Amino acid sequence: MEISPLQKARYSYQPKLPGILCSSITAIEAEYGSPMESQCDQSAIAADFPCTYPLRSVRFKLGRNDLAQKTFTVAVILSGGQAPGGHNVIAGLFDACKKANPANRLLGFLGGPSGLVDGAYIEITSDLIDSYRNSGGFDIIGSGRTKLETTEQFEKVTKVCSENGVNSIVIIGGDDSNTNAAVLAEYFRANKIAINVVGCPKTIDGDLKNEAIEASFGFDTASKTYSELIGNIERDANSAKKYWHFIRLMGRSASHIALECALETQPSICLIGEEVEARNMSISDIADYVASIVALRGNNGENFGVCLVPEGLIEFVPQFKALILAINDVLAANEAAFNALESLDQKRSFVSAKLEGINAEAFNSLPAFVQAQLVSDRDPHGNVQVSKIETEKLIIDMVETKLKAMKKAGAYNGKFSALSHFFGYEGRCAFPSNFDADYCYSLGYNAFLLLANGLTGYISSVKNLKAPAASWIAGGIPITSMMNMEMRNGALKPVIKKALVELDGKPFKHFAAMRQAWAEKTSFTYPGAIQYWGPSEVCDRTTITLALEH
Ligand code: FBP
Repeated sequence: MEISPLQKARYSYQPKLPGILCSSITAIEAEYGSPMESQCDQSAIAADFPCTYPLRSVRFKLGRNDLAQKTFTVAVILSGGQAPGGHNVIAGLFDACKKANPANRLLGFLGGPSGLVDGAYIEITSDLIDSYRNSGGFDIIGSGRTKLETTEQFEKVTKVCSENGVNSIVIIGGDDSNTNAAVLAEYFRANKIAINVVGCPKTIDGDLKNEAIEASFGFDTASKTYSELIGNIERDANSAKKYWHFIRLMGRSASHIALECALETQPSICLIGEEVEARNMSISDIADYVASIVALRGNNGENFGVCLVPEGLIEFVPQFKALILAINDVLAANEAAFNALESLDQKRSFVSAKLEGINAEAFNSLPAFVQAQLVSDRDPHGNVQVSKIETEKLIIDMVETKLKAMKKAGAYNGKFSALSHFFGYEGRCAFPSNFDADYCYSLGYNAFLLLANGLTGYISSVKNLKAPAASWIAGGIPITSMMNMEMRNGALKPVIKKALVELDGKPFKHFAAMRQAWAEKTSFTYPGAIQYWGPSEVCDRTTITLALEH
């Protein structure tokens, strides 16, 4: 296979580890904290996880661990959307496995959770992993979004593991995938099956975080990649001075990516879904706000600008939130009839006829392309696929109408020519930044330590990330402590609670203090491409979100 000069050079990058993990594996011991309760719905979580709730937090310290000498056959899967650094999680896991005992084996199951169910795997060898170190993508073993929830699936996984001598599983994934990890860990414990399961916090969305998980991996690289592109567009806008660019950014529900990119690039406008909900803003209020800034700039002769739109915005607009829940109910109650319909037009009409009252009104007021996107398939976890809803186009349409009215009323004398963009898939497989390369390698290495200490139902935790890697703190927290109950596919289910943008958190407060100035006077900043070699303040910088939060 032909490889690029950058890829070749990145093979030799040696990721940094937390100081404690540099010791011999048999000298790393788990120190236990107190049992961790979930933040809410404790009795429901306790009922669903009788064997793995509550568990104690863990931090590694120097000591003695004889268990690490046993022979491990570890199964690893990559699950959910791609995020830069996944290959390094596997590299860290592989290196720790082999360092503990060269007879240990690492099996990479193909295509996500379904690989575990179907028994499709390859053995990870040193030659194989060496050709993926510090590279982006999940292509070493692929990924998928299958939800593990039925007894039939669990029995198949058990059979596959027993046929292949697997005694440990590592699930690298986001909130839904780590929910899978917790459910599987509980199943094995409850059925006295000697297989331990741990998770690793992945997602570019940045919504899998708490005190012990300061960042999910991939957020750093993805938001820096989008910021580079936004900066380039800002410079183009500031050169030509004739377009407004509306840029929708991935991130699913939470607006962390949009907020981080705004802090990096200082656009004219950035919408934040969580604020829209807190202010109870309608879609028309949002369009009013955007139009007021376009008019303010246009009246000053600046007929250009950049507006960032988080892809999950629509789910936070109260009228749409209610509408999406109502559509989910219609789909859950009429699954067979709905799935039998062939065209999107038939599906739109079907849903429209089943909706009632204000939900029907809201749905019917939307352009056909948004209606079609709202009724299109949910993912296997029951989530609306917000990456397919073109909110930025809806906002452009509405702003155009508002500006026409303002012009008529003499309140606006500029020109509005808008272009739309969507940045999502462009950032998910980028070469990991040095931060993500180090962090991911550490998460994988640390995941093995959790298994080597006999733990199950934990997520790998590496924290104190603002400090140099040598001072990072390694350990684990029980996945069940991160859960709450949510409606999924028409039923209440235990799932990991998403961490949304906190309006009283430092990143949002900083943005809110600056945004009017950025709107009134062009203040764009141009972050440029991620750098892998050069001054540390350029190459090893974390995200502004992480720097402000910790
Ligand atoms: P995860 O939550 O699995 O990490 O996925 C992140 C994400 O990139 C979201 O930002 C986006 O909405 C979604 O995946 C797109 O999913 P798909 O890859 O299935 O189109």
